[in-house]
Amino acid sequence: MTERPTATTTTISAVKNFEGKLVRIRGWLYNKRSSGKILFLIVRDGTGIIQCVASKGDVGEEMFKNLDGLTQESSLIVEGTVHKDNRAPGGYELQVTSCEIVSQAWPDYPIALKEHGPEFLLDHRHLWIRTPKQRAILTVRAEVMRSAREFLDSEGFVEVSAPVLTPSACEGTSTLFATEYFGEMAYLSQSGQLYNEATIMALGKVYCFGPTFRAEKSKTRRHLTEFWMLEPEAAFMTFEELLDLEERMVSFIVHRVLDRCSKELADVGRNPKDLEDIAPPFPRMTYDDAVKLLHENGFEFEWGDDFGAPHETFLASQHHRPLFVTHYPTKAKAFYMEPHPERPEVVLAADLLAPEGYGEIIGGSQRIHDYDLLLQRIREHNLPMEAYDWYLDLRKFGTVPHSGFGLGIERFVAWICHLDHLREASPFPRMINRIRP
Ligand code: NSS
Repeated sequence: MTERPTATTTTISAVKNFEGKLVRIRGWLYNKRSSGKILFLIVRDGTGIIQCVASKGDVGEEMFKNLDGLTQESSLIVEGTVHKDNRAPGGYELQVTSCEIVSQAWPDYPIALKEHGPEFLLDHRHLWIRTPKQRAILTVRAEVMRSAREFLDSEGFVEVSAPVLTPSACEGTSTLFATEYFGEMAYLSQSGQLYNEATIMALGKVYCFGPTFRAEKSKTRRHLTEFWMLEPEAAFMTFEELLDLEERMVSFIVHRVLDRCSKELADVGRNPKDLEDIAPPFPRMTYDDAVKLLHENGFEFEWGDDFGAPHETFLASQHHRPLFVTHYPTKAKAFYMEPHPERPEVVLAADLLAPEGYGEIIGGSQRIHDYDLLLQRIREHNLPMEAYDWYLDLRKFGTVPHSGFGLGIERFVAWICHLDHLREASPFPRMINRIRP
């Protein structure tokens, strides 16, 4: 008797290394076709999709019947021989030798392989994420997060987590989520920045990376109420150095995604050529010039206002690379921003606007390091002084000029993956009318 070869357990993405060999794939049934004597099982395992071909002769009468009755999303462990086939999705298929059905799925899988409306899909987000496009987006998101860390770590930044429960606002009091905290008021963090400004005085260059919260009352394609923000901050970093850091980091991440996620970009329908040119230097334009350009192009816009989505879209559409808009009006921006040394009516702040209508992906600035000016701003913004006493301490004990920025991960991923709406860039998006699932 000849001994049966044993199958190697592997993933669909790695079957190319096993041509002609017997492998074991563990996954879920994505789709199924039958031509009488042959079954085509389309199996996914999180790393990819493969066609598994089962014949009655190979798997036996009973197993063939069981496989024929398999419902979408049934979980299974398939063994078979790997064959190269250029017509097959992924370039390889499996000639099934045996199969174990781990769990036969209920017959009424809600996400049938047809078009569904966005609300239905969001209600079933826990299942929707299994589809190839959503899987690809989540994979790109992970690569964006990984490469951002890789870049900052290699530049000597230290990751220091900021708290989520906080006593004070960073980005204005109108979007705070409040909660009762043992008899006191507390707020979900809008940004870790204020804490970064403390930790840089201990570590020099830091970043925090975590969920942040904004009670955004508007329903737009660009706003979530919970999103992830990457926030680098460095002592002694000037405004110019800040912009250099931003453009180098953004370019690094984009090229990492191009190198490592070509399959995922294809799955989301993004042409990599659109992103290949992203490299320093990024174009820069002052707010004043941006307003001029808007006026010349028929936009009604008053100096001093913040840009809305149509303005950002127009300004950024003039370029193939992200655009820095710099020197915003002091009154339009946050309390902590350093004024321009010769023009106190504008601040040393820049927003980075992504092309193709994606708008602001980064907000950053040099920070006020002078005690008296910061105190004055806290008063002007009617912020409760007692919540900022520790923050003012930072200007009493060894204050230095410093700068930092925040990159919104979902905005970044939406741009890279060419998504219509930010909600698909979050595993479980939170919006004004949605906290489930
Ligand atoms: O409000 S920001 O412009 N800036 C800050 O929070 C600073 N405190 C960050 C810092 O300097 N450390 O937000 C930064 C980015 C912004 O450019 C967007 O990409 C993203 O955070 N952002 C959002 N993404 C999704 N949904 C909402 N609501 C949102 N708000 C900001």
